[in-house]
Amino acid sequence: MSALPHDNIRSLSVKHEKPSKLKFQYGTAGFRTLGETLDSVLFRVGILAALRSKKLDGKTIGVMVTASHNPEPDNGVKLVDPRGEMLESSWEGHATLLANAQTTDALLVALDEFVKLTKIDLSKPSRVVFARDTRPSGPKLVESLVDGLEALGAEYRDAGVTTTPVLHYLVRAINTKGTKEAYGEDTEHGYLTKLSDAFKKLIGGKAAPSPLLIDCANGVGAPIAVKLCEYLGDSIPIKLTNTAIDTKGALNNSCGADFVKTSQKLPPSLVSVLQPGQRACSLDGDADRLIYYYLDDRSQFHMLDGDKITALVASFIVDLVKAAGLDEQIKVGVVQTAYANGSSTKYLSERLPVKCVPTGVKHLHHAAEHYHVGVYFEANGHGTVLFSQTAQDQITTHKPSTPAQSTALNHLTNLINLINQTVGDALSDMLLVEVVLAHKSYSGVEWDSLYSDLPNRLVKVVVGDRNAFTTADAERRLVSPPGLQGKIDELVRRYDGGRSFVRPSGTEDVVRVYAEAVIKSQADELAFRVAGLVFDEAGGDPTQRPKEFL
Ligand code: NG1
Ligand code: ZN
Repeated sequence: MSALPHDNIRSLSVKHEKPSKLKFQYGTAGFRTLGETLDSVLFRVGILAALRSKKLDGKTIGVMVTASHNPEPDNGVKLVDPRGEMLESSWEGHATLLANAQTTDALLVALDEFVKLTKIDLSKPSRVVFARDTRPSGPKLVESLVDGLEALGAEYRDAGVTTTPVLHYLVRAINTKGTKEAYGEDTEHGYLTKLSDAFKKLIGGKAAPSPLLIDCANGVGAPIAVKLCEYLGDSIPIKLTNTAIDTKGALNNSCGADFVKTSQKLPPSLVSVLQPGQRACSLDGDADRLIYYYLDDRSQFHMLDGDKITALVASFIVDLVKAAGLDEQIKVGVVQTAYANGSSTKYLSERLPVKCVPTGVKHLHHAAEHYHVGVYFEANGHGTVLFSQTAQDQITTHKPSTPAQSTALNHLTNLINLINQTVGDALSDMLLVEVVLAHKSYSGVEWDSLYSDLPNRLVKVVVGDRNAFTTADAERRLVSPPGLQGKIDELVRRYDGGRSFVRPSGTEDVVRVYAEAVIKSQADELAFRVAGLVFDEAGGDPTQRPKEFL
């Protein structure tokens, strides 16, 4: 055990003083707020990442600088643990504490206490790999991060401008290099090769897919998708749009997965571009979310969200496992959140085990690890498929007794390579969807008809204190404020197929209200009525009550 290099930390920390009035919180998506306020946070995250690496015996930790689907002035930062998964939750509180130490002196005291409390052996090496998205505030924030890493003398690698899922891939690839769990070459080239090779094998022999239009949200998905297209060659015709990463204010602006999911319509820039029947999809600003859609022959918009992706992919995998003769050994399960459309939950539950967990990828990811093969997607399009070691071993060692079994086993092996198992990955998920559509000879129409979404509405309510709202039962019921859930139940009963729940957002200072019903106008009405209850209960200024809250 050596001591923290106080002088070094001090001399660098004074260049990154904390803004006095701000309070930062490491939430479900790391720290996320206005980019120009994050300098001190990035510096301290650099220190924290170095300490996390020391704690884990010098394993490489990832740091991603992004604010995903948020508007361009926002930025954020999150840590990635050694297997490419989200930071262990017990460290989220430590991150918040360190970020809020008011002065350099207070930071040093907090760091000393933290090192003692978590028993970090400071003599261990520390290694960090970081990347950023295309936001203009990114380069400066990365400089602050590097100061934090240097304050602790960490070894670091700059992975440049790349997507969140590529960074997660790199972390896993670096930490598993040379082991029997080696994940791939630890470069962007390694990532692109792994995905494109697996895709070509899976699509081989199938009719060439019709052209796919990808909305890159004017974000970092654009340059990576350009490269991916080169690797894919002519295996799939792709047209990229919203690739303007240098246009100020364009990022996530009226485009991208969050825009499509939230507004339930086409990005305006695609209106005159997308042909009826053509498949299109939108990535979000760091390319970890994916939403598909198409226009029918009457030019009506149809959205194929995370729930529809789950339905498509889970049944494909179940069929393959069966065809491989492994249905006794490998059980496939699904994880969703309360935001999953009620129709999707019904459709899936009739076929597979389905678990509902609280919002936030870490919850879904951990629950999915409990299945042999766990398929998880948030309705907003973030998700992936996890193949457990048991399932992977079964797939590699199973001796096929027919050519059909052998083909199915090959497909499963290639799927394991195609799917980014560290985190939701829009580009990997897109290739996965394309594989399933090609194998099933589905267009968007057949895919969409697996089940019909219940009309739904998501509403934000600004309240005095969102922490006054606590939930139970995977966020489907409110515990506090007391009595409010009863009033919601009372309302919901009056709507055919009604369902509604309320929870505080983990990424914005709002409370979210979700409602669904058999008829769209009823879903809207229910959402606004519940929003009204929430607003009245949470002590907002009555003169500010939005008119639409009925
Ligand atoms: P919050 O703000 O806690 O609702 C949002 C998404 C989550 C998740 C996180 C992280 C919805 C309703 N919520 O969380 O699903 O993706 O952001 O980015 O989509
Ligand atoms: Zn994202």
